[in-house]
Amino acid sequence: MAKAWLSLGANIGDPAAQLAEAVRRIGAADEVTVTQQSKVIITKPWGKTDQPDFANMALEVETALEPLRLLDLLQAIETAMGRVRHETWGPRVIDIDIVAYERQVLETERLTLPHPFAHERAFVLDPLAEIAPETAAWLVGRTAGPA
Ligand code: A4P
Ligand code: MG
Repeated sequence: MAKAWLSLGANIGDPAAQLAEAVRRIGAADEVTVTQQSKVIITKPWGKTDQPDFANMALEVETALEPLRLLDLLQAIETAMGRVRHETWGPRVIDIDIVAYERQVLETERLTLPHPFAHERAFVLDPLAEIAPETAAWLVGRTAGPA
């Protein structure tokens, strides 16, 4: 079993209810166990600022799925929950990103690990630090260049 950390976000519809539903669906998958769950925080939009505030949270999961199979599962849950991809960084019913998978570093067309922006986003790092401080510190530390 591998450990992975997920970032969940929503800012249209009923964000808190959608996060709860996503957690339920992730935990219901055969190959995934949710082992930690952060609080939900309300955050100002990052990147594209003229959109509603977000609800964000982090999960720690244990999974038998390889990273790309985990991504397949999470994208299927996003689609089943009505996620339609319009614009990068735009409003969404649910977004589920893989922040990190163990300490794997990977760059493929579909998946970059750790998530390329995680280390600079408080809305990812703060909930993650609540449940997995060592992983949050690893993300920040690996991008800190020499002084
Ligand atoms: N992809 C590559 N690496 C990963 C990864 N580690 N985890 C690929 C998940 N997906 C990964 O994502 C685009 C593609 O990234 C996927 O098809 C996958 O193959 P997407 O969710 O389809 O589209 P997107 O929304 O354009 O990109 P992304 O990266 O999910 O958006 P962001 O960067 O997460 O930005 N402000 C606040 N406060 N809170 C938020 O949650 N979210 C965004 C969305 C912007 N501002 C926000 C928030
Ligand atoms: Mg995403």
